[in-house]
Amino acid sequence: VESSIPEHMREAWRKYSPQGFKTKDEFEGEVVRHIETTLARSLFNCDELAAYSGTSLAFRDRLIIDWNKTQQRQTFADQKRIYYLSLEFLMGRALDNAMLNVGLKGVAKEGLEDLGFRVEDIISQEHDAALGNGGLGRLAACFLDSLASLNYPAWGYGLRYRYGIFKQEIENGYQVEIPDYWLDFNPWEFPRHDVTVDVQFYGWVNKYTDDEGKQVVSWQDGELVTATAYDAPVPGYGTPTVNNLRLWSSKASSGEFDFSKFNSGEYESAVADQQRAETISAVLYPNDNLERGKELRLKQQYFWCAASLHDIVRRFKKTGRTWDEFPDQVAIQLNDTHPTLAIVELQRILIDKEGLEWPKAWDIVTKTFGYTNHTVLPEALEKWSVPLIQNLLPRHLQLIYEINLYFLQQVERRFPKDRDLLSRVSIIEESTPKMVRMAYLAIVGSHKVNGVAELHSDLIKTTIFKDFVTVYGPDKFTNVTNGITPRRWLHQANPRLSELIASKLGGYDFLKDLTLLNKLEPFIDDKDFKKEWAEIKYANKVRLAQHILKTTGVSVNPKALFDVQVKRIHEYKRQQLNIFGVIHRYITLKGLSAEERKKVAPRVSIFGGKAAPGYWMAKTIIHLINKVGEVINNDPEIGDALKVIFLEDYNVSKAEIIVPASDISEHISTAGTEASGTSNMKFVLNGGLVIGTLDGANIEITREIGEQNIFLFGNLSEDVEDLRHHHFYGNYQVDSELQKVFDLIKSGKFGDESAFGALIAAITEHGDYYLVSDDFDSYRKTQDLIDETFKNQEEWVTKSITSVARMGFFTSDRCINEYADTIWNIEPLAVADEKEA
Ligand code: GPQ
Repeated sequence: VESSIPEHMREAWRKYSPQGFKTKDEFEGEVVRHIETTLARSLFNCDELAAYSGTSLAFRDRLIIDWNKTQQRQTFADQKRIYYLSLEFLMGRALDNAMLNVGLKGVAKEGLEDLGFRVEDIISQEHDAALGNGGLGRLAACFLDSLASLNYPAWGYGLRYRYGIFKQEIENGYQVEIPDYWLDFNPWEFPRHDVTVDVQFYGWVNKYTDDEGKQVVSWQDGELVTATAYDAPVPGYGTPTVNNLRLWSSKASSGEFDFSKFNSGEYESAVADQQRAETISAVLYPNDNLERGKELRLKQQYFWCAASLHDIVRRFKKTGRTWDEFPDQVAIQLNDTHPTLAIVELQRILIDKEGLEWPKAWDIVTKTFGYTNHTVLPEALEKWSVPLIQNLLPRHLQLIYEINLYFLQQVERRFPKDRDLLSRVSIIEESTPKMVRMAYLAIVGSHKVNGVAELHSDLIKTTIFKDFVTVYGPDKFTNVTNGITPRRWLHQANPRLSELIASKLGGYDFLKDLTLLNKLEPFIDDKDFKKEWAEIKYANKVRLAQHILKTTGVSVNPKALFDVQVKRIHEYKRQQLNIFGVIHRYITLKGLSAEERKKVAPRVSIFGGKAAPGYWMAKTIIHLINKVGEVINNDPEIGDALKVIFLEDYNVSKAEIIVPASDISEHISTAGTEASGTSNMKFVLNGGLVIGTLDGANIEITREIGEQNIFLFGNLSEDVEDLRHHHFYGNYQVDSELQKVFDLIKSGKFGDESAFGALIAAITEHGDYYLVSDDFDSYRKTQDLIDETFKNQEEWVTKSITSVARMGFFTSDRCINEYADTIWNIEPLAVADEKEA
């Protein structure tokens, strides 16, 4: 407050405060000014990268003007805000999105043409912001887009990794990881060197009685690391709301950097301290659906939670309200258990710093937090060892024990003498060493727990969190089915389809209310419309075919059926089922005469995705796909009938090319393992059909678009346990057609067979945990049905259009409104001057 300009001196500010460009001429002026002054370049020295930078800076200026207004509006409105805490934000590129969301892409396109550039080339200069692994991080990014588009007062909080997810290269069929240093030039962030928080680690807890006889608990000594805020604007679509994504960067605290060491010649050790601090935000852990319990990861989690909580509390305190109003002003959503320490940190602030009594403080905490679970896979459920927390965060460990005691006493009162129940729900697992079960802590510290698709939300209630349903009753648990933003995943990725839809619906309102897509149903028999629909898909396939040729050297026929599976490589997602199916198809094709082969529907099997660097089995799957591709793509007998492509370095910007170009995409996880999936929604929204298991959101997609428009196969989730049991104790035989595939691999057809031994043994000898053999037959037969259906293009396009028309439910706008109503209890902030998109 003391830093604001006095009222009587604000006239000059108002007069000169920038308004941002609106016309093509103003845009060009801004771009040239940035290129010549901010970047110190000239028209004699302006490549596409410089033009990208100038364009981005011009748009950033515009966004930051609206950002400032949004923040002021939100502060004055004094409404409840939602804070979304996520260790991952997989944002992808920002420029195209900014252009479309503020409705100035047309202006930029013409302006750039005047300056000698094509807008597509400029957009593709941008390096993806790849601060995430996969679905969980991309969901956070879609949520930010919806929160801003719906005018919710919302902040994202995360870490500013210097290295995002690694870049993947394929060498001799193997994945190689290249560091992704992405901050060389990032025009989208604002360093806030004045917004810092000192975060403490290690040390010890001092409990004593002060002079006035009061019990004091103080966490002392240890080391301090400074968190500096970096803000990125998040523009809403067709609204002046620009929200904030605040990412924290670590450096040695100035109080900590030891100048005496520095001066006494211990230069190296002083620098080492500095580097140790900077290491905290250096790199994103590249694991998807896996937690490995590394100390540095725990440091990242606390560093980010402590800085964010401090920031939130600081903002709340400025309102001058009392603590019991905190949950009316603040909602915090935990994206998985990664930010669970925020619960403990808020309790610590309230007890140790603000002097509140335990029950009162705990009531505030639980009213504030909500927790989203994203997996039931046991290897992904976070547990931290007690000795590790004891050492790094001694006060927090005490509080975790007290939270547990307080909780277990409650349970004991309601279920006296049920000692089994007590030990089952205890936040502390009595193992050696003892472990803190983070999901349990998150449940106990939140007022709502949600899963991300109906099946998943049912499963968490009946399996991993069953006992908590007993303790709390079913109402604490709820479902919010995931969604995707139609702005990026339809309008931006597939502009021609978006335009065609708009031409039938009389405008782009569907981008803000996706249920309007159902107005497409009357056009399902419109011949010209269908033709155009099919042409757009074809053009998107041509574009992908060009990308494939450029990046792999393989030429594919865009008339072939494009069959796509792009996602992180994981045994539960079953890329191995897909590639075994491809090998089986190859065997079948080889058994046909040349005449017969001509009648087969030609197919291109496209794979993409990263394996965690330490996930050996996933890397083996990538290797097999690449080796199979080498053989099949070079078999002259096969020609166009089958091609197998592995696309390197799958990421958000590549997804924007791949998703609009699929005929069929594969979502074939073992039933009950994929919490939701979100790419399934993206593919269908772009007119692709799906082959899938009855898992995650596939089930709800089927319900919405109709059973006749999706290719389902495989065992049901309720049968998985029995089947697994049978693998060990029954007389289990691998599917005979799958055995043929294994025999061909073992013959050395795809190179050194020993490289793939483990992949086969997992199925033939180690219990086939993911039920590949059980589902192989129905998978194959369903693929055959797809071939048949694809031959009838008329019918295929009908399915495609019908599906898109019924996808309205899967917008992340619906999803965010559900969170707002049922978990956060927040309202959008009225915006006076809604802009036309
Ligand atoms: N998900 Cl626990 C991830 O991407 N990474 C993770 O570490 C965990 C979950 C995914 C999940 O596998 C998908 O089924 C979901 O659609 C996605 O989160 C978003 O909820």
